[in-house]
Amino acid sequence: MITMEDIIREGHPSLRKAAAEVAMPPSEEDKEILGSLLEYVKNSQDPETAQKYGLRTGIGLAAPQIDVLKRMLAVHVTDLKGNLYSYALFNPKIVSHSVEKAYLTSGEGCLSVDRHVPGYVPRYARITVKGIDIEGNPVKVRLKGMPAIVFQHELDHLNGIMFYDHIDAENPMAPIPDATPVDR
Ligand code: K2U
Ligand code: NI
Repeated sequence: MITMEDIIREGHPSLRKAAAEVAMPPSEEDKEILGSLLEYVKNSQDPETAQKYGLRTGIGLAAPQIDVLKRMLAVHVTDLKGNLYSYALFNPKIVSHSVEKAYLTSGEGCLSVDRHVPGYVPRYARITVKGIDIEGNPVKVRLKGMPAIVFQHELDHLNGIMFYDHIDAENPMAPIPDATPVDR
């Protein structure tokens, strides 16, 4: 299982590299890696397991964060209506998005960043994502709110982008014009 020792931290060059497409159909090794990403996120949200293994709570994790430069990510998050969005995808990509933006009112954090970085992170309010699931089947999912924000955070990791790259350095707490605030 993945623990915090496996998660690389800012300053590690792999966090700034673009990840490669995963060859299809997925190999057993790639399936194991993808499964371990989702397992981490679920484990980190179980208080007993998180405490036992010293896991920082995560709602998403991307393969580059465990120094695997392959395009795979996992998200396990419940929206404000209590709908669970649990996905582990190979080669995910945004195929369409709203013009409208949104941002997490609490700002964002990152399992690879051991410091608080204040500031609003502009994201698309709604996105449609296509990818391949762990069995090799195509998946298409429409997202808004917190699930949309988490997916964009993880997709950034596949392109070597960190959440604070999007924060207005001059005025990090400036409201994002015409954007929808999203509460955790
Ligand atoms: O990729 C990661 O480092 C996991 C991130 C995911 C994230 C997505 C959107 C906004 C902030 C962070 C976090 O560490 S997960 C921690 C967390 C838990 C609950 C709510 C927000 C962030
Ligand atoms: Ni992150």
